Amino acid sequence: MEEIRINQVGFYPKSRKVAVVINRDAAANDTEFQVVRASDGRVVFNGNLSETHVWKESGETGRWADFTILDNPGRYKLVVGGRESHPFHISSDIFRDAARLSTRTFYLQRCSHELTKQLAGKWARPAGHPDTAVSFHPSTGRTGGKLNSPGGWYDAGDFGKYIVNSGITVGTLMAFYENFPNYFPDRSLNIPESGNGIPDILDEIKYNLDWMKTMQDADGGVFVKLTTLEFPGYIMPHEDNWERFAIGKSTTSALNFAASMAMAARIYAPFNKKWADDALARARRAWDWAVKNDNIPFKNPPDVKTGEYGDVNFEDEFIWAAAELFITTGEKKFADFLKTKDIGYKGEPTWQNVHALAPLSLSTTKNNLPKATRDSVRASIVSTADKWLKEMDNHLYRVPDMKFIWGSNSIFANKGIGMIYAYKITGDRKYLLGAAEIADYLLGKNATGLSFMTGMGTKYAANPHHRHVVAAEGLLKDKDGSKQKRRQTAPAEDNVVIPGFLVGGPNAGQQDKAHEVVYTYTLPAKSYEDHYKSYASNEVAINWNAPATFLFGAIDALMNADNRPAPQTPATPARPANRR
Ligand code: G3I
Ligand code: 9MR
Repeated sequence: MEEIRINQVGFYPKSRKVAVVINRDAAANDTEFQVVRASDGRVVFNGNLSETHVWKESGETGRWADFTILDNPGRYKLVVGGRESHPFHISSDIFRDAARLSTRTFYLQRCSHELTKQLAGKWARPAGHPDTAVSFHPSTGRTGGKLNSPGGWYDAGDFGKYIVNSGITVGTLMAFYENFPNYFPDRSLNIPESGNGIPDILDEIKYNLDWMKTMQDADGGVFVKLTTLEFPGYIMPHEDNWERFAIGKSTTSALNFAASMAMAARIYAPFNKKWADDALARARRAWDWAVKNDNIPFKNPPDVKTGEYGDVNFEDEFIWAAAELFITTGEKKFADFLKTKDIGYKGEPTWQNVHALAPLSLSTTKNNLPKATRDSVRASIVSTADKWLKEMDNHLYRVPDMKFIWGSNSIFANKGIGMIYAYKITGDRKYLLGAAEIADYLLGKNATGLSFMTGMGTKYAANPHHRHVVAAEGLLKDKDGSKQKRRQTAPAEDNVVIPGFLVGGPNAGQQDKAHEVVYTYTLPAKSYEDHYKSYASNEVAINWNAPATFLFGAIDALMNADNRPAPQTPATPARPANRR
């Protein structure tokens, strides 16, 4: 089954639909495929496989099976010379669950908050980490006193809260709201605030923004993170009673904060003017602090071992913060600053390089950028998307070229977001189809054959590095690993896995090898282990789920608004496949 790599969740009727069939050996290769009805095996589509594509990152050769023109809703399988794929659906709301479950993970990450049976089901747990009296680490420059800093989201599989990573996360989620304001309305996410008249997605983001506000120091600077000194073991949040500290103050924490608060100011103004005004005042103070302290990197002090999120380039954070402040205030000061900078889109953002968030915001929000400047920003997004589309057309898995770094899945998701913007700017459907093919990668059309969204598809990532999950599942007691194997192939219906998390994905660095993780492959695109210990390939993180939410949600919104059919892949042989 794993030799046919396919989006295991499925496709929109008008998506491009391509699976990757791995060549069994160089001599005997299949050239045809069928799509069959999952219920009774009846053949509904016959097609030719493409010519062979090679990918050195996965050490594979294979062919595309393109069944784009099959558009009848239903449940199907692909069959190639006796091999069968996992089942998949064709349906007009196929990514809706992925979008919703992805967004629900933020609720599941809430710190200082009880997850109730009613709202969290099997994943209910007591509140963890009140964070009402946090100590100041000497690196903050503060001596004595305590910080009241409750709430916010746990960053990932650990229980830390980090301003730098919060910035790109809330920035991405708020950008999703700005582009798709009606997608997650009130009562759509089943969270405690559902029913309060405010879009649920804004309620959820505000849970973290409120925490971020508490991290601002009196002088306008912003603490870098709130964590223990070391990572705790595999315990439930409420079992972690180690001392927590506010740690560090850096140029990047101030600017990530400024950008986030500037966005929040315009987005929340219609719902809560007073809160939004406060956000803007805080954004300005953080900006002013960063201008005065424009070269303060953060490094973990010797006694601190938690996530560093270190960065020595501040230019990108300055540009993102200035862009958001400019959009929100229209002020000359920020316009003048941007005039001296390159604000063209060059590729997807990461927590370390947030430059892209500036052109993305400037391209679609209402703002006073001169028309020529705005046009060139837009053109830079479109030309980058064109470059990626070209790469996809030559790629075995039909994804853009990239390096497999820590959190590689989020790189793909963020490239998909770039494509969504190109689509919004041009209205050209090829970009939307490209974004959807990147989503296919995350859902199983990849060199591991697994869906990287927990609980989604048939064979999915099932053992994320996530302390709450590991502790709740009692995985540590499972010495021989048999429980894990069982869980990985469990049918989705039995919902044993916490759903909706996007795991980090293949990471050529394999940095957790030093900590008992055994990798089956050294190939970059296969450097992934579905094991709870694999923090370098199988952790979850808020800055990875945010682009997943954006990508799945945007595609779901747009596929239904634009129902034009998709062309087949260019490299598919001309002989048309016949329908039966
Ligand atoms: O900066 C270099 C770059 O110059 C080089 O080309 C590249 C090649 O691998 O490496 C780059 O550094 C990497 C850095 O991320 C930036 O991408 C490091 O090797 C890599 O180890 C580092 O990984 C980060 C990891 O923490 C370890 O610090 C991940 O990006 C980051 O997502 C991850 O975040 C953790 C938090 O610390 C703690 N909470 C969980 C979270 C998710 O795993
Ligand atoms: O669990 C930690 C994870 O959240 C971090 O992303 C990762 C990298 O900073 O570190 C993990 O903690 C590991 C630590 O770095 C080394 N010892 C094993 C820990 C995992 O149990």
